[in-house]
Amino acid sequence: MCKDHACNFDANLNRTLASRSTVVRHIGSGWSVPLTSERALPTVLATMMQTPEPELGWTSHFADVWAELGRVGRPGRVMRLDRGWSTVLTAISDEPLRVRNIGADVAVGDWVIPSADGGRVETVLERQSAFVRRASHEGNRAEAHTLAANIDVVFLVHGLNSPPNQRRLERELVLAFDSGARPVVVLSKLDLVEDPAVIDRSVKSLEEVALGVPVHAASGITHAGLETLRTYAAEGRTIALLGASGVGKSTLINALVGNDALRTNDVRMGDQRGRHTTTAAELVSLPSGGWLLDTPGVRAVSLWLSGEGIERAFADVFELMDHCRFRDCKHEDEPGCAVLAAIKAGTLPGVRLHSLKRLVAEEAALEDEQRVHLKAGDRRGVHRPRRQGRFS
Ligand SMILES: Nc1nc2c(ncn2[C@@H]2O[C@H](COP(=O)(O)OP(=O)(O)OP(=O)(O)O)[C@@H](O)[C@H]2O)c(=O)[nH]1
Ligand SMILES: [Mg+2]
Ligand SMILES: [Zn+2]
Repeated sequence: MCKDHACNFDANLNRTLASRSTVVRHIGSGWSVPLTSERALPTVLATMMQTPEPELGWTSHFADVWAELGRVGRPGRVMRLDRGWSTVLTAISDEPLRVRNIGADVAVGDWVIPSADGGRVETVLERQSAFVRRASHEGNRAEAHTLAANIDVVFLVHGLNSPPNQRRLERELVLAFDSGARPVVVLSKLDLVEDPAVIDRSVKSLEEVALGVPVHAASGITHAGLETLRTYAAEGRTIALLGASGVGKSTLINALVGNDALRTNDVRMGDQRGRHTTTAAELVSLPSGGWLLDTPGVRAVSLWLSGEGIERAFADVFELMDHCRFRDCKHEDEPGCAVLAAIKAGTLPGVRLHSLKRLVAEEAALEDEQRVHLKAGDRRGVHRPRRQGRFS
């Protein structure tokens, strides 16, 4: 409610709700509320309160975080990042702002509050989810790189024109489960494979490691399979697409959105490999509602910790481990080891245990490095005590 007695904003709004097509402006106290016939009542009310729209991905989580901050400033969503600048959208019908990220750890998808002068990002609202990997593969200092923030669903994109890569998918699944978003596997370039048996083999191969995670095949060129992918994008939901360069993430997004908003590598190369065409992560709106987040292809997927990612991505092995005779079984040669028994019986591929051990070792090494960061106080997220007794 507007507290200005001379104001007829509420009356105007009521009239607008009745006619659902008028543009209302209350200039006196800074209201600027464009209303279109498509806008639903919650959106109208949200705009009245200077609260971001649910269609932009604003949820009760951010409302609570912002309330704790005293509802200062005007939150906006980071649509794109370019060399230290954020493109921030505060309302779907507004022009985006360009704001500097000086000293702020910002990722695309973040909700941020720009400073009063609009010059820089002042606050990054606590994330609901974040897809984080280790920034550099070789460097000996552990640094986090947040590929995408506040995502609801993550499409892990693999090309059907290459042999299925279970090991890469396992890593991506660990990060996806850790992120808090729901993983979905997308096998792209369906049009390039004619033999249904080949498609079936690839789907089955990835399903073997993607326990309970849906696997869909699609083509950004023929648009086959796109309807299924669209079902994941309900109003205001954000879907991030992740995968190696050249697997067709931008092509899929363009096909889903229905235009060529994103640059793709459309020069057909002999080996079909990408050349890092997308250089900045970017949120693109879906006409039917929801957001797609394009990301530059990543060559290697290095872990960053960690919640329950490993346990969830390897739930099959962890379930077996609960049945080992010894609680501190290392699953090497102990009697009564349920994991080794399953491998022997052919119900668990031996390579699953091998992958798990490798990832746990990588995680343990990272935990040591990160302890330094924790002390420096610059690490977000929850630290998990190292697993005891389950591995050497
Ligand atoms: N035949 C076929 N080609 C595709 C398909 N999707 C993408 N391509 C081609 O694959 C190449 C790379 O596609 P992009 O969409 O740019 O790949 P990307 O994953 O966005 O790559 P980066 O931005 O480098 O990470 C281009 O030549 C596309 O035309 C598809 O479904 N079928
Ligand atoms: Mg791309
Ligand atoms: Zn065991």
